Amino acid sequence: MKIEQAKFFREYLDTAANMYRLGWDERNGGNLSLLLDVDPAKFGLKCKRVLSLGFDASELAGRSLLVTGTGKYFKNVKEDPANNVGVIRITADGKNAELLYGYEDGGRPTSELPAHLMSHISRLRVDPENRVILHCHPTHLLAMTFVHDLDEKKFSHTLWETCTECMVVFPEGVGVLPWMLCGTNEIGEATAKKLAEFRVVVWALHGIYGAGKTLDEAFGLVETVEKAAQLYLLTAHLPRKNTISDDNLKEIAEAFGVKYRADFLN
Ligand code: 2HA
Ligand code: ZN
Repeated sequence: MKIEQAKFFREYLDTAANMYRLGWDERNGGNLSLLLDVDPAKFGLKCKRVLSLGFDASELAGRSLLVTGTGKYFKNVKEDPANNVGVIRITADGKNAELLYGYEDGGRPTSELPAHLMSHISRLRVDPENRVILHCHPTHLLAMTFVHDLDEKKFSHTLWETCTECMVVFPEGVGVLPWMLCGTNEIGEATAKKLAEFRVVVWALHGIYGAGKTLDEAFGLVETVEKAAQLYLLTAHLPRKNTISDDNLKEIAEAFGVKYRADFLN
């Protein structure tokens, strides 16, 4: 079987297409990485090129990932995966990656590869089943970071109280980073550190990082945060008549049996 026919590959393309459809990934915005749970050799793939990483990824030595290419448009991923995505395998010393599939026009993995690999390492330490890191620019969430306090407790609380589902979907709240230059090891390290505590990290004035065991889980998480941000923006300037109280939030957490950040309540 060709790798393009594998279920995980088709799911990956569909996720990218949905991210584009929802307006989260304009132009070359965003990037998506999936740790593979199958050996790419199974699809007859061999090393085409060696790419240097520029940092130590030895905790992922031998692991393979499907990852979007730098400068590539999510709009084109599903139609033309061979040019827009790649499968890379981290070498035994953790310093390089072997390109096994894709980037056929001479491309490279996303400029956010350090942030993705560091994020995978960080999530795997707390959740050995985590396989997805997703970055994008959801419109309402981004807008919210211009007008809302960036304090993690306040930001998480505001999202929680916009709709009942939020407490169930992200009971640990969301991490928030101030504006930082993207594409650097520094933002990668800061994001990875937050991902030890949260599955969502908001990059103020830029976008979001989401993590999950599956593509659907990471996508659904970001979708829920974005929906909450939209509800916030639709209501923030209007007189508030009703709200989901802290007692209600506690009741939701107890009813659904989720462990929540109690210190994020007032
Ligand atoms: O790769 O979104 O943060 C394009 C970006 C950078
Ligand atoms: Zn971005």
